[in-house]
Amino acid sequence: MRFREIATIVAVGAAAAVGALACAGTASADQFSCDIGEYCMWEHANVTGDRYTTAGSMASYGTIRMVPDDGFAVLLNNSVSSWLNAGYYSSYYTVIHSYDGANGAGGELWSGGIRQGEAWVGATDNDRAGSHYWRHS
Ligand SMILES: [Ca+2]
Repeated sequence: MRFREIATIVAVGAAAAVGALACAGTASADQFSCDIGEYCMWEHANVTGDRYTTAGSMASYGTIRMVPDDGFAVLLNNSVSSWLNAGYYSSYYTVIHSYDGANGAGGELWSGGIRQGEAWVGATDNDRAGSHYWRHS
């Protein structure tokens, strides 16, 4: 069990490193970076704590873990407290929509276009996100 958790953390970390290399020169790979084209989520308010970034939609956060800032990676599901949309203006899908639960089952928590985000999602929406989708509007 413990080894599986560590293996997952290493795999996520490696994926993040690949992403950072692909964008070398444009952003550092520190805990606060959010590369162009990505939707970025953080464990705590004010873009702190563990981080997860992705350019894709995710129907379920499942057992995916965030990239740790302190050696232990929390689950992405039910952890997001701040976020930023760093999507491409050239993309057809520019607006991020975040939902409570997998497949948007629990209703929308927040949405926002490129360069929009929240340093704090608010007490009502905190630690509830379980899926997100890029949409045209
Ligand atoms: Ca949180």
